[in-house]
Amino acid sequence: MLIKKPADIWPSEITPQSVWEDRRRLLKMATAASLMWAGRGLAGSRVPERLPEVEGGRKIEGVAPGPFNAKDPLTPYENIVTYNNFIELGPDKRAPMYNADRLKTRPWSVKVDGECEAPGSLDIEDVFKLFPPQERIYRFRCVETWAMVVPWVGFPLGDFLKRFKPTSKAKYVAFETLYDPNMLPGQRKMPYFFWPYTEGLRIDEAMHPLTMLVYGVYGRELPNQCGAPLRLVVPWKYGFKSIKSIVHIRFTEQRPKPSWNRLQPDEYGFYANVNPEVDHPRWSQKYERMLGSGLFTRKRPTRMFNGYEKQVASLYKGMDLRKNY
Ligand SMILES: Nc1nc2c(c(=O)[nH]1)N[C@H]1C(S)=C(S)[C@@H](COP(=O)(O)O)O[C@H]1N2
Ligand SMILES: [Mo]
Repeated sequence: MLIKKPADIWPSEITPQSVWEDRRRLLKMATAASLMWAGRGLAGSRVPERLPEVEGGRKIEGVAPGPFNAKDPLTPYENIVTYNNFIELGPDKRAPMYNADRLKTRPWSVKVDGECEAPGSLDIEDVFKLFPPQERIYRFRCVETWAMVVPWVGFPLGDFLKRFKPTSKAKYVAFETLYDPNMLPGQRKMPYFFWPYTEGLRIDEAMHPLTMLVYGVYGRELPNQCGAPLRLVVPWKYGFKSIKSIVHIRFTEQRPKPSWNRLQPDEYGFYANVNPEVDHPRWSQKYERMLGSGLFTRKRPTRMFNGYEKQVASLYKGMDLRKNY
């Protein structure tokens, strides 16, 4: 198999050649997955009546190559869209794909308020029109140790935030996922979680040029299991910070209380910067498993700040990264 380097596969090439065009391969993958999970009786691990949503949405026009591209080989599309964490859509890695069609992503708007001069609400289609799409190849590292390399399509979060004119009191930014237990059944099945899923960043982290709002992958609009229609991607932090299906963004003076951090602060820190030296209480973070084709993964050393040390280390100068996990 020919593995091309990211630099050789700028959008024009990624788009026509990528695997999402190969419906048969996706079908096989979905069938294998449904056999694996059938009979487990878990919410959402049912065998789907029809093809799970794996093909993604519309092709995104006018995608320009963006900065900060990782040199690592890309993770195949089918891994990115069939192995997910999205607890609102089910408790295991396959359930989000099977339940994806419950979530309706139109109409959709994103409300922005709090410590800013120009609060407001934007329809998702206007978001797409206002912020030109860039493709950026980022490493992505889940706190559970699996990792991938993803060609996201989106734009810098900072460009979006500036439009709402944050005041000097805006020290943090809080993000919320849609709350709708009919479309997101996990919100009913897990009453102990702090719904809606909430995350937060310090304002300088939010304004950092690496931080993205994402609405596509491999040149197409995100399939729902990946957080459609709009999600956060913060590549130097553990994946749980990269909140999906955002409806509300708020500038705050006080540090927001992210759902995972409230539930288990020793396991899910507010900062949650990827760090091979700080173990999760239940496992080591020294190594990571790169998702590959099918069930196979490759083990490799975890990198400080997930490989983005040069870009972000200065944000944490003077902070003890062990204590401020
Ligand atoms: N709303 C919401 N956002 C979420 C999650 C979730 O369960 N709900 N899971 C998080 C976790 S733990 C990870 S690792 C990433 C996974 O993104 P992916 O499924 O696109 O790989 O989404 C994050 N964002
Ligand atoms: Mo995660």
